[in-house]
Amino acid sequence: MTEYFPEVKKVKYEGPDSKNPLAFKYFDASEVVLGKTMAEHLRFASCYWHTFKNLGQDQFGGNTIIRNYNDSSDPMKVADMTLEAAFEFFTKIGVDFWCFHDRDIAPEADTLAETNKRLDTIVAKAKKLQADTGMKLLWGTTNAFSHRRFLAGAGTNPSPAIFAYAASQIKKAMEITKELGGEGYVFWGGREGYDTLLNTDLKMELDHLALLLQMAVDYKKKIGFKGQLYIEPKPKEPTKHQYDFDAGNCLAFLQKYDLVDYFKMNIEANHATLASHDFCHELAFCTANNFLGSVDANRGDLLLGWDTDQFPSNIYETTMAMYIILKSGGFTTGGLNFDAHVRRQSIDPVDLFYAHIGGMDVFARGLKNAAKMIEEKTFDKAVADRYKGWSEELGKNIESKKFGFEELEAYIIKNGEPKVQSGKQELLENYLNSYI
Ligand code: XLS
Ligand code: NI
Ligand code: NI
Repeated sequence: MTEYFPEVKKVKYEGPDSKNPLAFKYFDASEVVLGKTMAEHLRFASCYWHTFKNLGQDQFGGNTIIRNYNDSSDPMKVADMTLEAAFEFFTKIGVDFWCFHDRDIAPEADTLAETNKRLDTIVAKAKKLQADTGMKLLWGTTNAFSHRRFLAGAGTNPSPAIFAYAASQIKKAMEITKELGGEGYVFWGGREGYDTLLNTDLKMELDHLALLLQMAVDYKKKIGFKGQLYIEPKPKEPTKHQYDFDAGNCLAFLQKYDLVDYFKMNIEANHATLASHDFCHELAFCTANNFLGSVDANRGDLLLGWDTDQFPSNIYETTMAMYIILKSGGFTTGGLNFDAHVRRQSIDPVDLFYAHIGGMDVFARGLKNAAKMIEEKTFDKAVADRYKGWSEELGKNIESKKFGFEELEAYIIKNGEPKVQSGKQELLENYLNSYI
């Protein structure tokens, strides 16, 4: 088989003192942290669309990146070579999982039937490559937002025929995800939103989006697909108002349409910041509601303000993220998917390796920092102390509903002005710094 990245051998762990840019300094797959290996905790996935299909284009210019696996005028030959290159990359970088959209792995043909045939060819090859390499599929998804037909959305499209097209694509994408043993399936509402109310029936669009998800739940049951379904919130881009704005919005939507038992969240760092939240706020909101599923591990740039999908590099953020994830029990079906691409100027194949090494190392550091924070219970103690009144008499009487308004008023009249306490934020930030 052709070697697509001959300049890189398998990336190994060499420890923090290594100066080798093609080695891990912190990610040691087999190192045990809190009873599990790093690989088991972090469940890294490489994403197909950004890693292999993104060629550096932006709103102002075309591709800047040239890859040897694109070197053919036959789109199926390109698909074939890209898949081989991808599995070579996965094996060399040492991620255990990958993620893809249907259209990333096989190009559309003139008809849906032909397109599905192309998918079957590529999926058969992917299945073999998975068996040969031990790679697993974290999740699959469909791209129902790039093609012209989806200009006004998929499930929320004003045309029922386009709704039907989207449904057909999801059907097939769920089938191939099952075929590849996918542990999950993601719904990111690519163009499920609107740009102007002047042409939009908002209530109808929400009802239809729910209907599409209901159909997916039914079909999942029908084919016996066991993977977890996820919704990936994003507040805007491409539409001005995306319906899956943030985790809170998704929770309300799922509750309203009786879908809450079937979905968990796939939280993307950069989408959280676009919604004016911290990445960690979104994670914490999900774990508080028991519906964190998986993570699209990337970062944005607050000054640019769009979905820049950069590789994670902020140790504070990965430390806090891993702290929240570990405290909720860690990933089960989900993992850390690098939904991130190298910059337009990072045109060398080796840049893909540097990007993943950086992302994996910064999460490995985050994991180790978080494990120490958990073991030493520094923040647990501070939080428990702050809320300790709730395990004393008054708190218990409120929580058990023994006290209502009248008893509470009587309590205050008897006991007078309550004491206030310091939030100690600066001290706690100093403690956090000591773990970094
Ligand atoms: C785009 C999304 C997308 C999803 C998968 O902003 O992050 O890449 O993760 O459709
Ligand atoms: Ni994403
Ligand atoms: Ni994104």
